[in-house]
Amino acid sequence: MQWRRRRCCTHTAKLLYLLSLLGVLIFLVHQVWLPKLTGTSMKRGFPVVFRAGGLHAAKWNLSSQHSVWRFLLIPELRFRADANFSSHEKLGVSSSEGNSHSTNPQTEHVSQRKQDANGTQTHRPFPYIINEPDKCTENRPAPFLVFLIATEARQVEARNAIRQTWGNTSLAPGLSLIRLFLLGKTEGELGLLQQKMLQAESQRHRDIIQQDFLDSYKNLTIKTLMGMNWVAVHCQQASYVMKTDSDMFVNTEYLIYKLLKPELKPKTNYFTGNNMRGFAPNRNKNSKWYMSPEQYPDEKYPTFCSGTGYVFSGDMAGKIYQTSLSTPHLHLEDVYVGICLAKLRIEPTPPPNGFLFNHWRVAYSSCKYSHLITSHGFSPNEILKYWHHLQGNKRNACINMLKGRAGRAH
Ligand SMILES: *[C@@H]1O[C@H](CO)[C@@H](O)[C@H](O)[C@H]1NC(C)=O
Ligand SMILES: *[C@@H]1O[C@H](CO)[C@@H](O)[C@H](O)[C@H]1NC(C)=O
Ligand SMILES: *[C@@H]1O[C@H](CO)[C@@H](O)[C@H](O)[C@H]1NC(C)=O
Ligand SMILES: *[C@@H]1O[C@H](CO)[C@@H](O)[C@H](O)[C@H]1NC(C)=O
Ligand SMILES: CC(=O)N[C@H]1CO[C@H](CO)[C@@H](O)[C@@H]1O
Repeated sequence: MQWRRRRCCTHTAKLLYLLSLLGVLIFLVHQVWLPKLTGTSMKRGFPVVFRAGGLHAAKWNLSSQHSVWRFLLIPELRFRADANFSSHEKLGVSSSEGNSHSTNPQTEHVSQRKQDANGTQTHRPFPYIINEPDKCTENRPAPFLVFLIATEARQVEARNAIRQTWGNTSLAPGLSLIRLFLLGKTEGELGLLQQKMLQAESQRHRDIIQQDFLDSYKNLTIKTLMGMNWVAVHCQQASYVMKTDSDMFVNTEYLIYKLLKPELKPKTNYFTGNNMRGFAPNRNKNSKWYMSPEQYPDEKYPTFCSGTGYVFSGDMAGKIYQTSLSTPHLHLEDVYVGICLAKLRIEPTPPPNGFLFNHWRVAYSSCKYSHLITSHGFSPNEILKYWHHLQGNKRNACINMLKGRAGRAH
């Protein structure tokens, strides 16, 4: 009896041993096949995205331009550099520099006159309606950072909030910052009215550039390329550029002093943000982020940075713009820039930690917001509110939180 029991126990032990081996095996297989996300926080971030913030969060939720839900996650495969990069591609931008100071801004064209190898014109030029060709040269020393902020004519309040907060160009003493809002044009009666107001706003703030293309979600790529071209033509000496949106909270100081570090020699071939690695095109026709197999046949996008906020060295503006001339446009602006980067064989640099660039809304606390660069989905009033709170609590952003916790504990 005793012998049999012992024997049975060794059997059980063996069985357990085998089971645990199997477990380890399954675990390992998972590790290999699960997508490796830089900042795995992203996955954890999902439920956090729109949890806090009540009404406003709802307003900016799934319908938001850069929602994380637009992609399917698939296992990581190596990106095939299928889009062949013609080696004779020259870097730098062939600019119509000659008339950049033209008295009639209407006639100034973005230099999109290049044709691709097949002689098919993939892009046509869009003339500027409003430009600031001297903005950069007026600034001495050479700009450290240029903000390119995608916005629409009607978003006056958002622009004003940004001017007073994270887009204030005097935030970094001794460094020159430039803020530019990027716009297309609106059609119809409303468009005419908005245009008048926009002209006045431009006269007052001198921080608007606008080209003659229809301002629509599907034209965001054109808008971004307008900004890249502006930097390449009018501001080659800029050390860094950030492209972001008007519903964003940006911690400009953290970006400048903790990430970019003005005391160092400016980087080149540098591109960073919320790295989206291993994402597949959304093939659901009803989705806002639908990508047809005709437009993008590959099963996976190259690594790209969420369009809610990415940062790059000044030299990249011209390189990306130049590459775009031979790259058929896709309406998803950030994916498109990622494709240009892949063609250039420049891999986005992962940020030092996964919490810096958030393309969702991080619940506000002065402690968290003093240690991040972007958070997404804010009304103009919220930008003002949180910005001022953060400024008021900058020195002890986290101490207050600890005190608060201690207080609650008692
Ligand atoms: C997102 O917002 C829309 C309205 O803007 C609302 O109808 C919808 O229920 C919201 N979804 C969630 C998940 O909050
Ligand atoms: C790119 O083009 C070169 C020469 O045209 C060719 O040898 C190479 O196989 C191509 N690469 C890809 C990935 O298509
Ligand atoms: C920008 O910041 C400076 C210095 O902090 C401040 O004096 C100025 O009023 C701010 N500008 C705006 C438009 O808020
Ligand atoms: C983009 O802008 C161009 C030029 O104004 C316009 O013809 C085109 O319809 C726009 N595309 C979309 C999808 O709005
Ligand atoms: C006229 C011409 O150059 N046609 C080329 C267009 O592109 C395809 C594929 O890239 C080539 O095979 C053609 O020769």
